[in-house]
Amino acid sequence: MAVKGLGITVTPEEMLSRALAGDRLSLAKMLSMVERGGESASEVAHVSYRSLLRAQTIGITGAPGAGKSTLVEKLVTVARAGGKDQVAVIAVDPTSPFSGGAILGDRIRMQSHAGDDGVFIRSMASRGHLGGLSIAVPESMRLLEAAGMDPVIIETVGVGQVEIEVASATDTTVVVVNPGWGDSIQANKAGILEIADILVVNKADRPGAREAVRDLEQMLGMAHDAYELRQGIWRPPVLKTIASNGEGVDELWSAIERHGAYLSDSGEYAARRRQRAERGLDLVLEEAISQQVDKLRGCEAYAQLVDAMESGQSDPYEAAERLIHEASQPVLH
Ligand SMILES: Nc1nc2c(ncn2[C@@H]2O[C@H](COP(=O)(O)OP(=O)(O)OP(=O)(O)O)[C@@H](O)[C@H]2O)c(=O)[nH]1
Ligand SMILES: [Mg+2]
Repeated sequence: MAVKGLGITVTPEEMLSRALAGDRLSLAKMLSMVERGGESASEVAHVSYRSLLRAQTIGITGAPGAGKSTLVEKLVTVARAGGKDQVAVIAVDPTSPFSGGAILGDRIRMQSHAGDDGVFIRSMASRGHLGGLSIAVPESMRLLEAAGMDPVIIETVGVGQVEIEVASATDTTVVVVNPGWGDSIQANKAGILEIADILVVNKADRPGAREAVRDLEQMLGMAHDAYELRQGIWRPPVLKTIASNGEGVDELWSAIERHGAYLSDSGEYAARRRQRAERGLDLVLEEAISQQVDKLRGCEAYAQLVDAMESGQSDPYEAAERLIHEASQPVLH
């Protein structure tokens, strides 16, 4: 299989080795193939899943406007200064109508890394993906790892189920909330505290930061007390940051690195990866099966069987069985 463009044919293997050598255009093209889904995504997966390169993947999630992009930008600076030479960021642009201007905002905020060869930033629209995001994001992360990026950071707005799922498909999940009555409670209700490995109260320059930290610790305490006697269990730390001036970001980066070390030492890294591999396979299976269903709906026998059901000669169980049976018969020419 090969990709054609400008009269030149490049195989996905070749594209990946170019990406590994630092060719950003090849990497960008491969990410577009992943986003397109179907055949072109499967060509990329064919090479990216055979790479044994691994990275720490970090999900940053939270309500619209919580300061995630500002925080990511500062985190990238700290990670780069700390010796990470290939950092990737995927910003999933929200479907939420409340944060419409996010694409432009992200681009502007990430400008400080524009001239840095060691930083790769990509926006991915969740609009129009119709759930395909749950497949496209993990496959993009896998590709970025295979291209030698580490860490791979992904920013999502934790509003919908898909976004939460995407955020939790990372090794380390950071949940960002703001001070003020109700924000942490909302996060709790939406189920995003459950996925947190690290909690951040950003905009700590505003009133109520200390109370927010206390509330979160209480909520976490209730969930984690049961496990506390067991050794080696990670208890999510609650940190304060002011992303706009960088306060607390060093501490956040240290906590992320500590969590990475915990995952490796405890064996949880491998366990989570395995779980994710299963999830990835399930999603592709579901997609393939739903395409099979569409095909069955389109065949001649389908309408006949519905007629038979209507005239009292069949039922949906028998009809489905017959359709599946007929579809599995080899066609004789
Ligand atoms: N006062 C204060 N403002 C902040 C802080 N961090 C971010 N902001 C501001 O909050 C606004 C939203 O920040 P973003 O980084 O775009 O937030 P976001 O969570 O990425 O937003 P969406 O991607 O649209 O959900 C911007 O105007 C930031 O300058 C902070 O620590 N304190
Ligand atoms: Mg943002």
